Amino acid sequence: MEIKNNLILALDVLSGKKAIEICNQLTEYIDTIKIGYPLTLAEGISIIGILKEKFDFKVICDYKVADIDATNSKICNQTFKAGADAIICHGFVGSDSVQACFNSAKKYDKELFLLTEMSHPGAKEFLQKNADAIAQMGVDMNIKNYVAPATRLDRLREIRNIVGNDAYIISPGVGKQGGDAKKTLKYANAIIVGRSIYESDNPKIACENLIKTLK
Ligand code: O7M
Repeated sequence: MEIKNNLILALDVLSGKKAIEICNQLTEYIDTIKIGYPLTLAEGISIIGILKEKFDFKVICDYKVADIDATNSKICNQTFKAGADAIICHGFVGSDSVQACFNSAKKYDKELFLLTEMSHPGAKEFLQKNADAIAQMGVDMNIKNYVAPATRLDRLREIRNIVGNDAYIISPGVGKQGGDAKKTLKYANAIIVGRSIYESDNPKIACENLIKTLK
C-alpha cells in the first residue's frame, strides 16, 4: 500500500460531522485513514462509503477481527462490501481464523493487516509472549501487511526481522502513547497517529509539524 507521508490518521472521533471536519483540514497531507469501532458504532458502517466518496482516501478498517473463521468471513465480507480498502485482524485467534480474513480480502481484491503485538502496556501481559509466533504465522501464510508497536522499538525491530524487509508494517503508538515518529519509521513503513492530531487545537498545524519531524 502506498501511503502519503507514511502517515495514517486514526480517526477515532465520535461523529461523521467531526470526522469530515478533521479530514477537510488534512487533505493536503493525508491520503489514508484508519477508522475503528468508535466512529463505526457512532455512525454505522455506511461511514466508510461516505468518507470514501467525500475524500479520495484509502480507508483501513480497524475492526481487530478475532472470531472463529466462519464469523470472521462474514465480518470481513461486510466490511469490504461497504467499501473498505483494508481490514485489520488479530493473530492470536490462530491461522484458521486469520485465513478466513485473508480469503475474504483476496475475494474482494483488498488488503489484510495482521496485528502482532499491541502498543499499550497491557500487551506485555499476554500478547507479547506470542507476538513473534503470530508474526511467523503471518509469514508462513504469505501475509504481506502487519501492525506492530511504536511504543517498544525493540519489539518492532524484532517483528520486522521476522516478517522481512518486503513486508509492510504500520505502527500505532506515536504521540499520545509515547512513541517517536522518526525512530518508528526506521522499522515501520507508516505510522498511525490519532489523538495528537485530531485532539489538537489545530489539526492541520499538528499534522504539518509531525510531517516536518519525519524529514
Ligand atoms: O495516536 P492514538 O494513540 O490516539 O491512536 C492510536 C490508534 O491506533 C488507535 O486507533 C488505536 O486503537 C490503534 N492501535 C493502537 O493504539 N495500538 C495497537 O496496538 C493497535 C492499534 C491498531 O490500530 O490496531 C490495529
